[in-house]
Amino acid sequence: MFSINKALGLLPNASEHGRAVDHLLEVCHWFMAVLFVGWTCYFFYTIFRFHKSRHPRADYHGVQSKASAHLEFSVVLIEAVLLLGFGLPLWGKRVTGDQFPDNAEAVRIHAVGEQFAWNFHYPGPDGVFGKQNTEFLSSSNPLGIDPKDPAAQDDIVTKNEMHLINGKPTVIDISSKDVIHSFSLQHMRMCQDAIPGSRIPMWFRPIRAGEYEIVCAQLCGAGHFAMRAVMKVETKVEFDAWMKEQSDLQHPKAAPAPAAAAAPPEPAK
Ligand SMILES: [Cu+2]
Repeated sequence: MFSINKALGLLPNASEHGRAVDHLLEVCHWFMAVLFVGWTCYFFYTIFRFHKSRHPRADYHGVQSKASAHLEFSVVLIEAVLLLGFGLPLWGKRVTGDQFPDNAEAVRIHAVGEQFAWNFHYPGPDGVFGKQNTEFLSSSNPLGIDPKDPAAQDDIVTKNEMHLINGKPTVIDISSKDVIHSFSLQHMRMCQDAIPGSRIPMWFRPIRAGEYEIVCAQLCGAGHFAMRAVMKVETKVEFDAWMKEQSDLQHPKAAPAPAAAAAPPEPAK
């Protein structure tokens, strides 16, 4: 069957709940198409029906029929049902506290926007995010993680690269370091503004492995167009291997002390 979503270039869905979002979008698009055709026909009808040659003198009483009022009311009613009955509940499932998965079974990530990049913070094997403070912010510590906090010792921070486990619920807390950005995962049918001073959680379950684009959906400055990151949905084995690689890179184990150098030979007398 012809799909308006496809004709408009909607990206393929890669999340569990995405089908419901796509279905609602398709219904809205068909509704808009019907309205567009209906109003256009009515427009041409009025041009013809009330042309000056047919009505040389203006009629100050206007249309007496109630049909247009009923039509307008029906449109408002349908829009209210779509928004309150379908749109808001779909959104609520992604952001309401009691709908969130358990910490233990979810991949948890902090996504922090800045002009013009996305930083990702993973809690590491201990599952606890290290403390953060602006006093620790530097080019090598873009999220201001407290280097002395024990929970921070295994934390992983990446720039413009986010990895997820296919089939596992993912909870992302979104914030910003400077201006308002918007964290948009179009393949996951998720989008949330990143607001300085707020940490806003959302969750979804990726169901299709692959590499997807993350974009900023809020015009945030001159480099907005370049504020893109990559999202890799992979198996648990691949995810764990990537975590280990990042951990080795970001927390290199102390190298074993070199063997004591042999005493230099006594100079010959
Ligand atoms: Cu941005």
